[in-house]
Amino acid sequence: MNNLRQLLFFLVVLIVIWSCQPEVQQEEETAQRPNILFIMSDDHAYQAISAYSDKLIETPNIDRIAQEGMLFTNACVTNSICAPSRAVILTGKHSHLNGKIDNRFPFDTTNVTFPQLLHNSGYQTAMFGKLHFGNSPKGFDQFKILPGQGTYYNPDFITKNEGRVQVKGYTTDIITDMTLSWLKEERNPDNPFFLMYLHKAPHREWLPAERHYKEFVKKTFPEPESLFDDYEGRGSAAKEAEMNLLKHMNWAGDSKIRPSLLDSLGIPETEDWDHEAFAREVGRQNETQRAAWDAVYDSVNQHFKENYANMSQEELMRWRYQRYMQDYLGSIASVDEGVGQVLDYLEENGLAENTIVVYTSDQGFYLGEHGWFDKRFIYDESFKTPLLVRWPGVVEPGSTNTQMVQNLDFAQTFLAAAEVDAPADMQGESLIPLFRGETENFRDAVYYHYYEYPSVHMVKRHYGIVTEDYKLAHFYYDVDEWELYDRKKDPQEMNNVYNDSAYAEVVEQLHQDLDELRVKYKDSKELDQKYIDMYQDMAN
Ligand code: SGN
Ligand code: CA
Repeated sequence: MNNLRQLLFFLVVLIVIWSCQPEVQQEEETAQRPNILFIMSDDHAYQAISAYSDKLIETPNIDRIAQEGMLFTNACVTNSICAPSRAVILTGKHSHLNGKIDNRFPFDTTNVTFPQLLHNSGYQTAMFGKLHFGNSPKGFDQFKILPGQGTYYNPDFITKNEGRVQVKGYTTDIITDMTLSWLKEERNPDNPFFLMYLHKAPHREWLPAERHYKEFVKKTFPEPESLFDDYEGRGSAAKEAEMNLLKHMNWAGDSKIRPSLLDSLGIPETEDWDHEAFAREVGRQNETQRAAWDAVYDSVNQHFKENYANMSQEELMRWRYQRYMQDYLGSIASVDEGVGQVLDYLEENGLAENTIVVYTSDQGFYLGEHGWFDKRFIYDESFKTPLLVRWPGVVEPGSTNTQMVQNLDFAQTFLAAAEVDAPADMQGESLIPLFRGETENFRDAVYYHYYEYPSVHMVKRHYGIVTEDYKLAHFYYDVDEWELYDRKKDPQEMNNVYNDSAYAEVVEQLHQDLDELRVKYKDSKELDQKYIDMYQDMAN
């Protein structure tokens, strides 16, 4: 009996000692926290994901995330442009507070970003692809990022351990390979991971991989209803923006007509950097890549040479739209394949069950709607962004959410998933209740503010409020114009009903709500002016 007591006592002591060891505790806790795979592409319009619409392209791999998870149909950004969107994502703060209002000024690295907090709490962190901050990310165990916008062929990368290196091949495939090799070779199975897999594609100038351009240059795509929009029914901002496919798209860099042919046809550069853009992208291919490219794009050039003189403005617009879609959608094909490879890896290695997978873009994009390419506006195609989320056991497969979620919410969502307290000055909301299907007590209106003007594409400064039903926007700086859209009745946003008396009450209510949102998010006239002055200082 005594012996048995002693043995029991000894066992209890052992258990107590073992369970008090901090390392063991740490391992048990962290083993349960989910991995996070954040996939983001650059300028990927939701219209070009078949989970949203299969009119333009099939994206079976990206769609898998929604089939096994949730599709958000009203996900949006706070400021529809690249680096500012990324800064909002990483800081969980609006542009006017994190300071990254546009693509021009570098990101202020004294901002606290959520990957730093995840890293401090024991997550292994890595980033591959496009960041576009003008400096390197903090809080990452590993990173390989494109300098600035990066290039499609034989890109340079800024790496954490080897400095700047050039990698031969096609950017999208390289970023996928880097992501996969990190998972295979560098991932530490003892810690949860946070992995950012960030594509450059389908950013301008839209250069697909050889296996895709061969197929895509032969395709014809349906035109959007508003391709020939005359911008009546709206204010001056839509009329004055420089992103029309016919008037503002480059012939060489964008439509891939060779500068020599353009010269011989007497077609001047649309932008004075057009031929340079062609040289920067197509000119970066090596001999083999260029020979394969020419073999296909020769026929595009030949067709243009034979037909240009006889094409009406309307036919030219249609031709430019098709050319644009062939290359833009062709660039998405390899993104979709890469996503499939990474999802397969997670599944084949037992990682899918405990990994949150997010697919999104840094903003939406115009695919000929209103005759446009590019983004920046609060109008739906650029304001909204794709968002698909898979999290087995939490998100119900095949579910849909229509609420006003924003890129502002990622930081707090991921911190909550990792059981890390979010700093009090972050401005988003955790999406985890929405993932669980709990839709109550979530915001019903979002705040938007775009700044980069005067600048490329000439989209005027504006801010606004958007609900599931309405959108109220104020364009300012060199104008003072208000626009209101009825999102349910006029989803294409062709008619500004701000001065329609039938909407007087809606206007009044939204003005009040917008004022409140400006206060809530700490935006103000003083800050608007500060960011105007910044441009004037730069110009002087
Ligand atoms: C480049 C593009 C623009 C684009 C900006 C911002 N021109 O200047 O069309 O709006 O980037 O894009 S390009 O011919 O040089 O590609 S962003 O995604 O970085 O915000
Ligand atoms: Ca972008």
